[in-house]
Amino acid sequence: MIQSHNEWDKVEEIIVGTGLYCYAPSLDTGLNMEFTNTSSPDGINNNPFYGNYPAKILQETEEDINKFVEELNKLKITVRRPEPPPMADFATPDWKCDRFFPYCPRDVLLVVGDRIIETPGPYRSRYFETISYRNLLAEYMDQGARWFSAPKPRLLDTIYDYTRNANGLKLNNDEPVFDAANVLRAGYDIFYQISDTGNEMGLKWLASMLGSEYTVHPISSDIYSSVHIDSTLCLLRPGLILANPERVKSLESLPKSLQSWKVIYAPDMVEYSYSEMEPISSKWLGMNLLMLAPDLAVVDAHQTPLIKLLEQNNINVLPLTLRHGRTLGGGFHCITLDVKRAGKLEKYF
Ligand code: DAV
Repeated sequence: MIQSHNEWDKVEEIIVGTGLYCYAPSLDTGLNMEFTNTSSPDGINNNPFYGNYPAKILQETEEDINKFVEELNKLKITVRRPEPPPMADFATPDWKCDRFFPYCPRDVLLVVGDRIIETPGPYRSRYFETISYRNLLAEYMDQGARWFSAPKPRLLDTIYDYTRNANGLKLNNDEPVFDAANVLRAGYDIFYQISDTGNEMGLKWLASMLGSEYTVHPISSDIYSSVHIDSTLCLLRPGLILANPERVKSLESLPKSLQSWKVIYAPDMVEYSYSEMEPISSKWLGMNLLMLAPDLAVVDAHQTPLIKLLEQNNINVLPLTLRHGRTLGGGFHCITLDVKRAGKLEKYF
């Protein structure tokens, strides 16, 4: 039975994505706008690449992921994997698109307690990505999980704003739209990043479906307006947050409840060479870590200053690599979905 209430309790079962089907879509208006049409201070891709990734990237990513899975197995964590996606273009009544790839289950599925929610993501190319998890979702439902799918967004051209709307965002507010990776869980309190991949209506929908038992707190786009939350804030254990020093400039900018926790700032990230292709994530992907227990983190092995900081805070580190993480847009938090963690639903604030 699936059950996961927060970002830190001991992991018992986890889905790990795959790099085998990586493909860069060319027809996705939202994705093109996010990654190609404005030069980004974060150093993310403004030099588009379309189509199949070089075989070397796929192979090396598979090697890195296999190593990670081996380590999870040694810890007696059950690992589940996505199925191959249909290798086909697709359409809705409104548009046609080519596909993305099931490397980051974190973006498309959200686990809150015994619920597993298919989120209404902003990118057309990812519209049917949960197909790779269909059999798993059915199995989890059989075991007692509550399986939901958010209202499918239409993702018309008008949802995207190249010039940025009044809130400074490239995503309008016509319908609920968000990626699951815009969300962090801490028991009854859920934190939701307002950004180009998560709008206000998405937050409202999530709050309405979770019900009055839960509080969904917005994280202001003043902190970070581009994509997901998980290279900006990590909830390491009750009372301890790792924050991105370039984005979290003052503690007052955090939601009130988080201000009561101790915040440690990540040191600058160690940059390392990646493939000749431009990355679609910033150097801060180095802090996209995965807590396997309140005292155990999986961290990019290049990030030695960060590893030291975590160790000083009594967190042991399993250092591993994803050589093409920045190119493919996902670190260890992105490429996983912790469906089962020990521990129960608690109030931390
Ligand atoms: O900093 O480029 C990466 C987030 C991936 N989930 C960044 C955001």
